[in-house]
Amino acid sequence: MSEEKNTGCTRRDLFDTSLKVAAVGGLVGLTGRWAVMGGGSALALAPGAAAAAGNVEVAPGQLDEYYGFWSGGQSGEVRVLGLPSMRELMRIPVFNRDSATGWGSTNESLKILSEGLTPESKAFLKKQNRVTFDHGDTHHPRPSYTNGSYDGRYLFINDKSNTRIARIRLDVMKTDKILEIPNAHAIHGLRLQRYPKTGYVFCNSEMRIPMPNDGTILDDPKKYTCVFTAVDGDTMKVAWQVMVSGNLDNNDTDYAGKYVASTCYNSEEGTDTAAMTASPTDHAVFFDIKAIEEAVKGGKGQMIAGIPVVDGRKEAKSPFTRYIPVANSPHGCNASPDGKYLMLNGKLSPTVTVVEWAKLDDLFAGKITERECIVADPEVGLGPLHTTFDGRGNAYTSVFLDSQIVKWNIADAIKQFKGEKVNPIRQKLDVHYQVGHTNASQAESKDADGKWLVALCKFSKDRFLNVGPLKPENDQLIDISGDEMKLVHDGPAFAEPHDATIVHRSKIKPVDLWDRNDPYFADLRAQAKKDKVELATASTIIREGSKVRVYMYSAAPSFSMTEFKVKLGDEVTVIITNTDDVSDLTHGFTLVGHNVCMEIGPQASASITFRADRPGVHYYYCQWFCHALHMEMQGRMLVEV
Ligand code: RUQ
Ligand code: CUA
Repeated sequence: MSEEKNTGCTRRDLFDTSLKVAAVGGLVGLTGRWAVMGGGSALALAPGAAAAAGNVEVAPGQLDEYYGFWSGGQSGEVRVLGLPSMRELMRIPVFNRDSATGWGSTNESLKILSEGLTPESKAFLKKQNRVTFDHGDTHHPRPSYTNGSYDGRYLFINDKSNTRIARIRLDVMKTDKILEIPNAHAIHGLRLQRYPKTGYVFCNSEMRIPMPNDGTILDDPKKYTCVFTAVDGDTMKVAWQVMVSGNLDNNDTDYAGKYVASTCYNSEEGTDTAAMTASPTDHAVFFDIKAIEEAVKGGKGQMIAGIPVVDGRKEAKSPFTRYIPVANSPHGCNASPDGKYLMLNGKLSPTVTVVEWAKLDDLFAGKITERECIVADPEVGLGPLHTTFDGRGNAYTSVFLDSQIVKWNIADAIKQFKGEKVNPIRQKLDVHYQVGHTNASQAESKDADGKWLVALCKFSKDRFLNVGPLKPENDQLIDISGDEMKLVHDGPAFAEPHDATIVHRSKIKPVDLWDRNDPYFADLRAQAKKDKVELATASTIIREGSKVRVYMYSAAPSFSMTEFKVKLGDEVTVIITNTDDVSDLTHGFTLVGHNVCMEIGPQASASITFRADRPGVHYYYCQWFCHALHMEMQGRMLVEV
């Protein structure tokens, strides 16, 4: 069944008169069926209906109760999962290139990928004939907060490999800003200000380098430094930096907007493993946000690469930092959702060191010692890496060497530390295998609800069919709603997801259609205005010397131009606006043999630029299934010699 037969007119007629009405009319059958498959609003569940904890099965047509935001690890992307089904819902390209959406090829994505780089990186990349990096190594996906609760605005994530952070807009689930952090080397730990809102994005530089790193200092590690960076999450500009002692690992913030802390390894400041682990103790560094802000405001920061930097190193004995000693090489850094405690996970020590935030005022005022801020130190097992919470006073620590999730009671651990004879350990559950991060539902916000926990295992070994020497990781789902933890699901993942954050679906409100005034394609609106072209109705070519702009729109199942002609060697920019305003109706533009491909979402505009260096006839087609006549959605580019 085609539109032509249906309406008794040709496709050309459709274009000229009533294409939109006819096309949408022809789609009713499809969208109706898709709506049933995808779960329209009529199928939405009463909160919690599908997911009474314990029941992981989310039947066809039912919706999950939680969004899971998964780091894509070395793939450089972010993934969105539904929980408890653990179904993968979406992949959001961030630092990587993406064949499906054209991320890393379209003009809009290339601008985001390149504009936030440092001048040094831009100059370096130019010499490599590139405008941005092609890789990313993401670890820590963090949804934004207002008053300690998730607010559904943004998700931030780090790129360890090229020292960047990214911001994803959760309304459209697309990356909208990427920033390289100057003076830093490999951003690892990443956390957000919780109160009053995000606010600051705190970024840990993991490696110590000379500052400036311009070749004047080389093999003199004593002169290397690590910096802690605060980025303004609204403007995505660096606010300030603090020099610290040791390598920064993970970090977390309080619920009062006063302090932020980082675990540090290598207080020895060595450059190889033996030197880095020589001392039996390392430290966690605590930052006083207000003291730093005041110093920066008062012009006390040293300007390095255009950023105010204050000295918070141990020997500087500054008002900005305090160093609390913990056992060798602490790793995870996790604030409890009641706002009271910070857990520093031992890694090389079998313990979790618990610091009480409330003691920090006295510590910074010099009234108590560093050690007096520690209120518990429970022994959980070999290789504690990260801790999460159920909101009922229990903590869950991932223990790497023992391959276990260990549940322990915080109040009992504090009693034990005071000398009372109590055992804080509630249960040890085997996971498969070598668990890294663990995170429970809503646990990084004050709304921790203790239903589900994920154990992100680094090795899957025998848990799945063998797929060769490179195995998937195993993200396990554990029901923590009752007194006992129960392992309920194995989830293979590639590549290493490091960390995930689980957010109740009521907190996230994505849209179905793009807004025609979205800042995402503001540049295209501006260019169209200059060219005196209306994006949504244009079928026109603007030529400026050898630069050609091809404006067209798409409406299922056609492009508004089924052919266009350019000259060999022209620089061609194709600008397409998807005029369909139907949910789930994405079009694409793929040009055969030109390395050109992009996604155009409903009501969006998108553009891509290439050189017409191949003479002859080249077809373009829509690569996103959109209509019964999707295959026919194509056109020809004629390149004349
Ligand atoms: S780290 S396995 Cu990159 Cu979050 Cu701990
Ligand atoms: Cu448009 Cu497929």
